[in-house]
Amino acid sequence: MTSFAQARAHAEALRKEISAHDYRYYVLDDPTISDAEYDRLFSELVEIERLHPELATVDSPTQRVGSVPQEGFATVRHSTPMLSLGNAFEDDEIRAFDKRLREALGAEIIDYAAEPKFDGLAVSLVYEHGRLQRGATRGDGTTGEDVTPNLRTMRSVPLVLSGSAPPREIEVRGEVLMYKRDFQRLNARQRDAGEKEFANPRNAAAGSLRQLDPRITARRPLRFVGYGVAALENGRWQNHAEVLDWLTELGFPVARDRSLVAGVEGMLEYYRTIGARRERLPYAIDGVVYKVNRLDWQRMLGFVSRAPRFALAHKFPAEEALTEVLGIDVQVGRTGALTPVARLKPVFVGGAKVTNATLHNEEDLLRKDVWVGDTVVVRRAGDVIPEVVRVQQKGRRDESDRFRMPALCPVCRSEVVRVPGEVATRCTGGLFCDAQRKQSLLHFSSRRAMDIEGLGERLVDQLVDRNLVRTPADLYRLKHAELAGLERMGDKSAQNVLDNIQKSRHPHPARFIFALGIPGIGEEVAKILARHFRTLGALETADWKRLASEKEAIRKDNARRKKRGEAAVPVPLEGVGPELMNSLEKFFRELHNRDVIMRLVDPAFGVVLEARPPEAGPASAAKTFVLTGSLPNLSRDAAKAMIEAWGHRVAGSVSKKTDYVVAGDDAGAKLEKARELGIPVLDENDLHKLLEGH
Ligand code: D41
Repeated sequence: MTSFAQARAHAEALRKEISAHDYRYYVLDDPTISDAEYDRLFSELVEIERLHPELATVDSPTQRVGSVPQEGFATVRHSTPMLSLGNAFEDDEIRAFDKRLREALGAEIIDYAAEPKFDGLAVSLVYEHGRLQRGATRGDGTTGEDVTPNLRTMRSVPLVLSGSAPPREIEVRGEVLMYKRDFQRLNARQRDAGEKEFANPRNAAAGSLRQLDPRITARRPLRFVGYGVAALENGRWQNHAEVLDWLTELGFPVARDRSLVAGVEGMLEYYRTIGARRERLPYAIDGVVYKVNRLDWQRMLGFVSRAPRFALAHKFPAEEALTEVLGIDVQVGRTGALTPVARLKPVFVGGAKVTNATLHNEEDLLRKDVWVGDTVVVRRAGDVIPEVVRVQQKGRRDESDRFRMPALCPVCRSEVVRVPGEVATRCTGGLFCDAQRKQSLLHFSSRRAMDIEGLGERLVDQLVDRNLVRTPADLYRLKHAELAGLERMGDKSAQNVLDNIQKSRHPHPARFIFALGIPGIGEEVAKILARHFRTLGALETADWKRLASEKEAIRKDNARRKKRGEAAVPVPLEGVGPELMNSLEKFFRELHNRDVIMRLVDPAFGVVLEARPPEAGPASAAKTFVLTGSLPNLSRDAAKAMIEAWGHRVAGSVSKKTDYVVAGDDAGAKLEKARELGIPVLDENDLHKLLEGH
């Protein structure tokens, strides 16, 4: 009979030993014991904790089996946005990137940290006092899903940081992925169990990480690889390579195949070397990533919208394969565009089975001269839609194999038209056309628009086909009984969908405008519109012709001012060109669009858009900054881009409406004015802290 104290000491020792083996296996890639020996240690610990449940700490490796299933994932806001990566395919684009950076930095040659670009999912891991507190998916970069219980099951994710002095708080970012051989084993297991197989390691990783039951995730061979740290404190590290080394000290795996390279020649050589090894690497990659190694230079370069200027993904060319065209169908999109789509004899391209490929439009199809029965080259790159590149070998080519654009919409039988000057052929049915209805509903509910989870293709198909929903406004009038009567819809999932619809009732105005699906109006333009028009009514009744001529007048006036050496005045609706204004005018002129909007914002049923006082701006959290003097690291443009990337504004002069003045060396009159008006003055460090929220 062992005493409790002995048991505790033994459990403690086992935990340490198991963690050390995890480290050797995942971080050093150099295990020193067999799987069987590892399993024995593990069972021993499980047994002690079974006899003494009070010894089972939350950080024990035994807890990696997964906790209880969840109802859904909570959304989390990232403390600093998870940025995206600019990408390039051609050597010349890499040369241009390096040249641009050398010029901006005034540097002869730049050292880059080069890493493989893992084809996984980006996640963020937050540690406080050395313990894993929260893990989330990247999501749209600003908010992601809380998948902490799932990440805790992964042996390559440290539950407790190691190293001599772990930081009090750290947010590590990296990719979750599945090794190729683990993926094959998993698929074999799925096959044997009669379960669905995954198309490729990326899909397997994504599906496994987004399980509501962490016990399922625990049985999936996922790995984490770190690539960076959010909001690094200034000064402690000089370069990216050091940060990655530090991550390994803390217990995180990082890319073993990383390298420091000098200038363009170094980058291209790295790209070729990794490219040549690609097939033999144990993990799937879709390119390499270059990052300026010096952190002070990274800070100086700043951001362009959502991507850092200091990094670039160099992607491998899209993969191609040969297959036969079995038929050519026509699909109808959200804006009524008719797209010819080749139905293909199934073929594997870039790790995924492809059965359909787009032919873009009639003109493209005629140019490529694709007939049914031809053997064609299909191309697929990452997540983009596969496309037919060209005909490799003609088939028999009877007249019946030739494609003809139908004269009537295949879905609603309305007439189709070719708008002069446009390549697209369009159905004239508008929202009378079920295909357009479905697409516009899917767009409305999509993540970047109203973000209604659970309202996917299968459900939308049924809702439209059964005439339960005709426009987005109908979503807010759906009844539980109507939903619960559909295929694959129990009471509970019907309630979930209804709850998610309810949750979408207070959108940010920009999201709402984007969700309307006005042709040409993407997220960025929707933001500009939301900022300019304080109410939906003002947007709906805008006089676009007058706005366009006002804009033109201000432009001309600015040109005159420039000649005279005066400062330009801001142009309203900058970024909304004449074509978009046309599209807006057409959209809001349509009575049925106005009717849908009226029903959408019906206070009893629909969406509630907060009325905003003029000075609060579109997002009340959006602040106005004024820059003055020269900052130690950030150029003026970089500081401006960074502030705007966080959703704030930069103004040219100080007034009562200014929230903050950012002052560097040799700040002059603006700083004085700020002091006069009692406006808070920040230095560069304060600015980082303020934006990053601590
Ligand atoms: O391996 C990757 N997929 C990878 C992704 C990588 N090696 N480095 C990355 N670095 C960044 C920045 C420079 C923005 C911190 C990334 C990503 N981002 C990234 N992954 C998904 C979106 C962005």
